[in-house]
Amino acid sequence: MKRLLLAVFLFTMAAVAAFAQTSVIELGRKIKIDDNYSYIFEFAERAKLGPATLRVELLDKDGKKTNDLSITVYSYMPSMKGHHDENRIFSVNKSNQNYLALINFVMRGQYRLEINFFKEGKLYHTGIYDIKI
Ligand SMILES: [Cu+2]
Repeated sequence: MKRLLLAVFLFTMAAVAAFAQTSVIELGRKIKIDDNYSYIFEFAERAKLGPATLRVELLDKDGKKTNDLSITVYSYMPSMKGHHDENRIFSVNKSNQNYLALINFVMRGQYRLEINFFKEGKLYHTGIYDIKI
């Protein structure tokens, strides 16, 4: 019985992962949203236990920085959903147009980051990434 439950659990996790199209975090790489926008995200310092600043550069179709969209990040541990989920709104640094948000990694393990982009209040794009702390 235990083995069956484990099999069901693993299958469910695999199905969820496949559906969410999660990719392992690739810091500093340009990610294309569509013909109008792309973005680059990085941590200000190497992400480790404790607070970490996530920085996003949003680029327009010409590759120039833009603040057209508003951005949030929902972070959680898939294995402990609901225990220390955080939803943060990025603030814009006016001098360099970077988007910044603080994420608090309270324990070691696998985290998932859902980066949500909004245009005029409507969800425009979601990028889902896994990161190991
Ligand atoms: Cu946890």
